[in-house]
Amino acid sequence: MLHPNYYVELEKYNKVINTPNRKSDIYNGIFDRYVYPVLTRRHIPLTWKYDLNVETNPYFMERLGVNAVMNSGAIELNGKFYLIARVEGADRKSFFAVAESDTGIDGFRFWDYPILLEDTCPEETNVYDMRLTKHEDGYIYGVFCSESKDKENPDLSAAVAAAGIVRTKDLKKWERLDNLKTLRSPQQRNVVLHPEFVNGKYAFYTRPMDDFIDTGSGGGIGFGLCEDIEHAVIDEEIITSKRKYHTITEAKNGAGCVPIKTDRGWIHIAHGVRNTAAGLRYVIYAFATDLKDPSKVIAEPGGVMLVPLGHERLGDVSNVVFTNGAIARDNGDVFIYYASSDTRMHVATTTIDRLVDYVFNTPKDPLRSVECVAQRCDLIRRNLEILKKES
Ligand code: BGC
Ligand code: BMA
Repeated sequence: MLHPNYYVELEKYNKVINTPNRKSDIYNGIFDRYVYPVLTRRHIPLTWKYDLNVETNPYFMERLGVNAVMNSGAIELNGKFYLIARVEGADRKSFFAVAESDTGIDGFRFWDYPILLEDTCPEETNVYDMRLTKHEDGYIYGVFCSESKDKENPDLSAAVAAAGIVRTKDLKKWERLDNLKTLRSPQQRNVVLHPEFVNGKYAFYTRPMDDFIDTGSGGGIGFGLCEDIEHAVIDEEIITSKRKYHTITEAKNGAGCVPIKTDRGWIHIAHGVRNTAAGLRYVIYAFATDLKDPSKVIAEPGGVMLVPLGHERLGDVSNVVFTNGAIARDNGDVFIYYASSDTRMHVATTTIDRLVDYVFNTPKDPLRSVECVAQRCDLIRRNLEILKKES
């Protein structure tokens, strides 16, 4: 016999999973937002939280609570949509779990068990933010942040971030490889594996940083090559998308989803961070790099692409949107998965054609107010002429 509250909670869970999603009426022509998040802590199966044995859990109490579901890698396999979510337990430790959907916008359901990684790093305390790359070598790679206590620093909060690497063919069996070593950067977060070989080598987007939180001298999103993916070592990192003063990337920026290949170039959807009196503000921006040299930025629309709006602005780490997964389908549809405020996952949908138009035809940031106003006045002048002709 099960506790009566089990049935009450199960009904709520089923309602969340079975609620169809729909587009919101917020318009920008670039992408569509959706009314409901696609994954939240309410999507967590009851079996992950409660002990269903009425003798050992007479009050039907959560024994292992889940705090949030956020920053998810994404991949399409055999026509299904998969998110490899960052699930954060009540104990603040994150782990990865696969959620599957037929539509990509709703009905995401976690598999029975989260992913139990091979325990190869005794120092590792926390793992998060996996990017999934379908590589041309035939494997699916997951690159994530592996965080450990900085033993050399007496500060209790001092930590070290490195890039962990796993690979799989089916999202079920995962093989853990050596963590990425970057010879010139002491710390790494937001590392993404490029889907194709570059000059016959594995290519990574990195994020060189001097410190756990501060990028310090790290000038932006890095790019480096390595020979051996099983023992990945990168020597030189060159900077692709740069941090810039008084822009959305001033404090830091980092690669987001795996770059999307288009006729015009690789499209990158990344995050930019600025510091404010209310803490760090994370937003999403895009840029394109050269098809032959994916480190070379060839288009850089000014400003943000996606910001936290309305209820997205509130959560455990408020005023944050973060993406580490997108799915570009063969038919040209693109699903961008993003988390809001380190609390829940959303989807925004667009197409390759729209993304290309956005990235290549949005004016650049002129970097100074006076030039920004001139840029806008020019647009207004042309528009007023059009409206005059129309009337
Ligand atoms: C948290 C991450 C965060 C990072 C830097 C980690 O301990 O788990 O969510 O991005 O610190 O602030
Ligand atoms: C980090 C990221 C994310 C997180 C963000 C905001 O630097 O790696 O894990 O979403 O900060 O807290």
